[in-house]
Amino acid sequence: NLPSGSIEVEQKFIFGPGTVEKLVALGATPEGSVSFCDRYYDLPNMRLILADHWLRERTGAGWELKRPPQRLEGAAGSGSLTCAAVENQVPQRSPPEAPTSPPNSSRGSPQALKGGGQSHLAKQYEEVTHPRDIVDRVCGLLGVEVAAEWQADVAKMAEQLGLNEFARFVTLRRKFHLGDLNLDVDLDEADFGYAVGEIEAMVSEQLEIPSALQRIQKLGRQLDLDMTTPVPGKMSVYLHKFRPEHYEALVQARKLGKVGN
Ligand code: V4E
Repeated sequence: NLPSGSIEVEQKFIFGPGTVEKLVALGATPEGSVSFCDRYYDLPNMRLILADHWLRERTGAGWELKRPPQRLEGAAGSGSLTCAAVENQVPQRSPPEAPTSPPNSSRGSPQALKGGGQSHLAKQYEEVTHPRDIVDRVCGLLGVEVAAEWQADVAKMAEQLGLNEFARFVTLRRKFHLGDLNLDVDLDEADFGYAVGEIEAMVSEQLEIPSALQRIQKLGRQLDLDMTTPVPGKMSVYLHKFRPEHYEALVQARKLGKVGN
């Protein structure tokens, strides 16, 4: 387990029947399967997710907050980062174009790639896992003072602030580890009928991000993956299917990988 505030560098991909074989042939260690339920929480006005903050309770892991890496200036506590440095070193995915037609109504080359000139679509998120840090970050974003009884009790804070569950799904995950590249690969099947793979590196500071990106690209090539087409995450697909208002709000705010370019 990495400390609260670690940075996850990850790239999603669509896997096929040969992916497991290729992983094993590359020397990946199968680390078994796990099943877990994620419950995501937000205010009715979607304040957290519109700020790209994802608060969830996962069975077996407890409460977690994922949010974009933060700037160093003026930030306190674990997980602070210089975002500008990250942006300079990492080619970022350009935001999707404003939708001109309903999702899934058209096919074609992904808009996100046009004119972007970037070489990959990997993303970084800070993972906050210490309850006290989660409460601080959420209250900071919402502009409310931390009540004494919430300090190490995320559930109580969520209840008293009116954060409601807006998404819940179960994932069956097959896990692999590549020791030489220091990467993890997850092959996920969600209970709403979507499967997606993820190559992931956990790093503790932003200086390590470029090397993590290079290792991810290398593994993608070794697995013959298409590393240039954006692949939506489970949440994008879930919201598209079951929470269309959330989905539309996020697409308008350009905070979510668009489904069905
Ligand atoms: C960051 C995020 C969400 C939280 C879930 O993160 P993700 O890495 O997508 O999935 P998960 O839960 O399988 O990862 P784990 O923590 O187990 O490693 S939900 C939505 N986002 C943001 C997001 C985004 N902006 N765009 C895309 C394409 N995906 C996710």
